[in-house]
Amino acid sequence: MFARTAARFALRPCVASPVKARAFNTASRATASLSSRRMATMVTAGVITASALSYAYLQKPVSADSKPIAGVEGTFSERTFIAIKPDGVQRGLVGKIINRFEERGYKLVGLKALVPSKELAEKHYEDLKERPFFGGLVNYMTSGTPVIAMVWEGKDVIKQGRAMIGATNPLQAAPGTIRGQYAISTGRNIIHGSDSYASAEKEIGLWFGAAGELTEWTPANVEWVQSDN
Ligand code: DAT
Ligand code: MG
Repeated sequence: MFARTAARFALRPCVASPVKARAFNTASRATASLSSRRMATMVTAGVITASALSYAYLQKPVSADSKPIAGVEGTFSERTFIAIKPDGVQRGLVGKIINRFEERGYKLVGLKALVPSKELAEKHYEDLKERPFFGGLVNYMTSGTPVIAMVWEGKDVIKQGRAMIGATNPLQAAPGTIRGQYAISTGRNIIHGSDSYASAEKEIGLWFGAAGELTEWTPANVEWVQSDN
């Protein structure tokens, strides 16, 4: 039922877990220099309001290291690796692409702009290393324009992400898909998406493998996006 589920979500930030405990410790460290008496004085004086303090606490990014890097397949925690390639960035399509995933109801849990090293690009596309276009593909990915690397989370996000992206050859991509709307060339098809759970695990590990790079958070509208009633 809605009310019961809403209560469950509302209570989530308070649930004790090693991850939350780490976030709490970080928040504690940030304010450790202020004695609790001085803090109370500041709150009373209106320098810091109690709600601002809890807001700051809730906004702390929380490492998601405690669950599998690609989430749990088939659940709302499933994750995929999506990258806007250099041509998508040069063509000013970053906002439009992010918007599609956001509006669909998926959750952004990792995001960064980087020019990948040759080693990273080669590892990412290692299954294509025997193909004649491999060298050109790696050069284009590492040419100096950033790649926008992202991790999106939500039910069936790996398969749905691929469907939203469309066919590898944009000329075969359905018109409503990202490639079908914005691209006409296989070598400049603007976006990458993991094609299976195993690929998502590998790719998220490659691009976001360091501890603390992904965040775990609960969108305020979660009850309006995720429910089987
Ligand atoms: P996808 O990106 O749809 O997963 P893929 O894994 O087969 O497709 O290939 C990775 C990328 O390599 C693709 O997005 C663009 C490039 N590529 C694939 N086939 C190509 C071809 N025949 N000519 C040029 N580039 C190609
Ligand atoms: Mg692929």
